[in-house]
Amino acid sequence: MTSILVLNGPNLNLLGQRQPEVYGTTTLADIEAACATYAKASGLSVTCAQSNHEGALIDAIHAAKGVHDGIILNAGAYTHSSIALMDAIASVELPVVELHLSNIHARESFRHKSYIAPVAIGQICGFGADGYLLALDALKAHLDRSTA
Ligand code: CA2
Repeated sequence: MTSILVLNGPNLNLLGQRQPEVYGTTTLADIEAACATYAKASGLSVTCAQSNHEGALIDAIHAAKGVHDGIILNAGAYTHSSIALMDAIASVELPVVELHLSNIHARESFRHKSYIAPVAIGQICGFGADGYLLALDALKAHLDRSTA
């Protein structure tokens, strides 16, 4: 069965608890449950993880090689700063969908730069929690095409 890692970065554990006007009222647990339900209906296996630490996110990306077929990554603010995360993604050669709840291109200019985008197969942003389900569809379609 196709296996997807849904990996969330710094502060996303606070979803639903702070700044609902920016990030909505859905909690990370809600998002993970929705991913599990949606994945099951799509014939996918999904594993969810979150860390506030850059090195732990890099370790999770390394560990995904040979275990998962692709990654949905919301790297949070590390998106805009982390060459190390970019290098980790490039090194494992797994398809990565970059995900953001908010439309990073409609926000402050420092959020327009993404170090993830050049090593991702694509980016989904601005659709709130629904974006994770859109990302599951996108990654499944990509993997179905590449294994056909
Ligand atoms: O829109 C997204 O998903 C972001 O990745 C969220 C990051 C932000 O730095 C990126 O530019 C875009 C921030 C996540 C912070 O999450 C919070 C959740 C609740 C309360 C406070 C922060």
